[in-house]
Amino acid sequence: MTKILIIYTGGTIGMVNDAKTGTLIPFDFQQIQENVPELARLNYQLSVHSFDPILDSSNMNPEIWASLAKLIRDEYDRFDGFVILHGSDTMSFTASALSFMLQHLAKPVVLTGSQLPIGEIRTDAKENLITALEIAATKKDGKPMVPEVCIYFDYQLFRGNRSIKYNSEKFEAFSSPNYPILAEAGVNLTFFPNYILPEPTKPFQIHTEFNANIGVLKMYPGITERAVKAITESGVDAIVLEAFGSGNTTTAPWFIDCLQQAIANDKIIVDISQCKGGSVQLGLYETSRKLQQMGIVSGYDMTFETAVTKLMYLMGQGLGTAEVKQLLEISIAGELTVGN
Ligand code: ASN
Repeated sequence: MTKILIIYTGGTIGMVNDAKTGTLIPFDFQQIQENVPELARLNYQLSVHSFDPILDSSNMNPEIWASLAKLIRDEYDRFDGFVILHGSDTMSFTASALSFMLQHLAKPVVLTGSQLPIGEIRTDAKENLITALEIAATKKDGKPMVPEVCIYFDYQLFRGNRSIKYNSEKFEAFSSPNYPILAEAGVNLTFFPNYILPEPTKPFQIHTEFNANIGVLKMYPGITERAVKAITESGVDAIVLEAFGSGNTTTAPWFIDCLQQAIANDKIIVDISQCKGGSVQLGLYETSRKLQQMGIVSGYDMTFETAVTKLMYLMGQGLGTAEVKQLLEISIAGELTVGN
């Protein structure tokens, strides 16, 4: 019988209303099980691992990502697939981080959650949970259909490191602007194999070291030298530059000087776009040519979530600056497309 491990980290899916404060707080897995009696009718052997404490995903961090990766490694041979119940707020960050940590993954790791708690009558949690389990259990020719880290939410399956949470109210909370969905749930569960990562050829291993000492510099017209220096001179090891359009910034000499100084101080700067769709193309405009010339790295069509976690992951591996820069610009887990 197919064996699936459900890993419960928290999130709205398992929350209940605190009578005293009126706010939603994380609650135990048992009530999830009680609210979804259908789980007992599934033809899989389900096991549950509950995190302690269970969290609102705003409290996720690299240490907890590492615990998740270690748990999957420890249980890897005993299960056919993994379903992680996770708050939606930072689900795309965790999915991106795991896509780098779980190297040569040959089994499905499906993250899901919900916008309304499972105990609410109009909840989206039941469908998300049941279909996520089905996806994790689906095989083709005896092999897992989706051997990668993905997010299932509101009838769509996304590659984890291509997904973003783009809506805080709709059940359709996630999207993947730069990569097609991997599967769609309607009357049938339809997979799109051409977009799913191939089965790995090397043995599964994990990497759990992260360096979170990074900063984010988001461009806006009128940004001051003081605001820029608060990041470039802050002692971070690397910077995600959220630029305009296809990777453009102001060409004001003071701004270029700030970036040049940061590069001279061996900081890595990766340029991604504030636009949700499309790719960075350094050198397309005069306003990004200087960035390219000074050694700023193109993040191509990476999401913010992926740029942040990929930087933390690469910098945690003890690599030199040149190697980190080189790996930033190539796809290591299907997270970017070069030259689109
Ligand atoms: N605040 C919740 C969380 O991320 C939101 C959710 O799960 N829908 O844990």
